[in-house]
Amino acid sequence: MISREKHDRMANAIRFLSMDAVEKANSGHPGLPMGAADIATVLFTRYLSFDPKNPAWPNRDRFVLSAGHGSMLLYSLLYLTGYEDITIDEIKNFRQLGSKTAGHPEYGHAAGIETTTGPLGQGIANAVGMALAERKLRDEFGSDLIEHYTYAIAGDGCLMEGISQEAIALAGHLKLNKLIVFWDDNNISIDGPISIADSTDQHARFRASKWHTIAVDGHDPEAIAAAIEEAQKSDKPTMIACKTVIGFGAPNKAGTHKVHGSPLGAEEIAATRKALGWEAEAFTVPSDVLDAWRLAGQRSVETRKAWETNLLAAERKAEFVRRFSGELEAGLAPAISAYKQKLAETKPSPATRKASEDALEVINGVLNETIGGSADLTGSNNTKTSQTHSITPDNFSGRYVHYGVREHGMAAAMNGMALHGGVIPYSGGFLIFSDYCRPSIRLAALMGIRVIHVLTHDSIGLGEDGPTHQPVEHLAALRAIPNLLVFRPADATETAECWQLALESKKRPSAIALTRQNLMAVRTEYKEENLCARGAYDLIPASDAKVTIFATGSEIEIAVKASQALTAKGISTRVVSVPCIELFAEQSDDYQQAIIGNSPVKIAIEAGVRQGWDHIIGSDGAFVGMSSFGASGPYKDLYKHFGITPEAVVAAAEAKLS
Ligand SMILES: Cc1ncc(C[n+]2csc(CCOP(=O)(O)OP(=O)(O)O)c2C)c(N)n1
Repeated sequence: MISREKHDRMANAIRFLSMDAVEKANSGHPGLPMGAADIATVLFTRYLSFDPKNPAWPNRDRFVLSAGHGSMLLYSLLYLTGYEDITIDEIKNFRQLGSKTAGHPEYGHAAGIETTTGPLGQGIANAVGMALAERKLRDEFGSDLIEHYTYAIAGDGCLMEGISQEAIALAGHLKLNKLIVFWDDNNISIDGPISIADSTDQHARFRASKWHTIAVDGHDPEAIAAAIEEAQKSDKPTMIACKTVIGFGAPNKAGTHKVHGSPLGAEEIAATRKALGWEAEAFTVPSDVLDAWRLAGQRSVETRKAWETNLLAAERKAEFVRRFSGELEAGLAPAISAYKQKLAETKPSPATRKASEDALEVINGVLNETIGGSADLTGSNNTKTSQTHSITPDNFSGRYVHYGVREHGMAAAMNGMALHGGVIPYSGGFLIFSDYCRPSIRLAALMGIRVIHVLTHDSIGLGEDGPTHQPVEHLAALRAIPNLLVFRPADATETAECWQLALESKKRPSAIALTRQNLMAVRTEYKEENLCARGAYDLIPASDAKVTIFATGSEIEIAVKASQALTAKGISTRVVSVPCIELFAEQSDDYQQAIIGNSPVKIAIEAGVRQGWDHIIGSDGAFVGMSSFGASGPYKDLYKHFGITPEAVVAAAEAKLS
């Protein structure tokens, strides 16, 4: 039992570390850490199961600071509880270049940062994914190996963002009752009181989404504790509304937007020291308080050790350990090779979305960790295979999530699942709606985590649905995200190879763009080597080529036909397939030079915008693609209408040669 006095001093340690660090950095957000310090103190000293000396322990509780601007709350907690990565010097270097204590929590910078937060709403949606992964793995491995809570602190901003509704609805539907969200209900955001922009009854909203809700005084430790215990018993996810005062303790600024995002100033900090009876100097935590925190950091050591004993005795120990290491099953590569051999024999010509389903059928047969899904487009995205039965609220033995029409929530939940570990999430959606997932895809790339987005209907080739559904700028826009692999395979063999590469990329997300329309087989001979691994390769070599055509996906077929026509006219023509520009850009200069070559005429074909292609074809190269929105009509008519045809390529080549 922690006395009220001790609790207050422990919470005040968070408050002073936060206000002093923000003051020293001369930037940051002291208000939230000061206001939410009591919630965090109760959680970390009494309930959270964690071990700072073994921060990656798979069965730890997860804690997500969704309101990432309050990063000093998290850094203070990590320092106080004894995470080695966050020393007092890191706290002093808050927000400085090279420190682990970046402006917003960055996954990978320090142990204990479970996800990158800052873009409001993402964290709560990540937490849903973590809770989903926990529930799934508990079903699969049993509660001796996985059974833990996921806690998140969300602010008003997180709850105003639309993504939070997608996340909340999914969690409520799936009855993720080990998810507990604290709402830092402080009535303040940047522009002033919440009332200037929002009148939502959050309790009614959460309840309507099938959550349990509780309201407490967020500065009353016993009330917070009682709420957590009630939440732990709930058969629904729980939102605990904690009424708090932003900047709690600052005599003149508390409760106002002035403490949200600016240093308090020396005078106000001095006044706060007086008001809270805190005599220690900046960055000094009194030894009795630090000791109490360090003891709290050791609370779960026995639980962790008992878990390790469970793991040693577990029947599927090797599988569990492999899954959490992120390594793939050794059988995957031979299975893909055998499948490619079969493709070389049968030379099928499906749409690449169907080819993806066929590749997934092989992959899902070897890997138990893939968890598929779609944002209500399962039949269009072809993401469900014979192994992936649907997960339902009461049965998590399946491997397929019906995310509903919630692309953004889906992508953020997938990030949470990947961060949790033990699963590899892949999803389905239309390429055009990658825009709806973009903030989460960007964060996946920033964090360097393995999530795989199947994005079908990847061009005007989808036909009649028209320009609202036809991606034009989307490949370029996705390629603009650093550390994201954007694949656009040309046939069934390339699709299998791209899937293999996406799975093998442990530290980056992938987007696989796939067609609705059927495509001819272009890789008709079996090659054991994964040719897509280099990003671009000679599909039709030609010595002394006058013309080199570069293309991706569905436009490879056009490139092949154009090259045949040009060759028939005596113009030596090479075709290079470019399934992944990012991987190509990572090859040696020699390889890139050899592939780009020195034909006098270089042409790229892609049914999207030119942006991004000049690196390969040069600014004087010809581009056959889109420079406007698409149109509604049968796809063959559209290709003719927009001039993406073998004839147009031949004409472009001849014009350049003349
Ligand atoms: C998606 C997104 N939009 C805008 C911001 C900028 N921003 C940071 S904090 C904040 C206000 C958040 O208010 P609240 O959640 O109530 O936090 P508090 O004022 O309690 O610290 C805004 C708009 C952001 N970080 N993310």
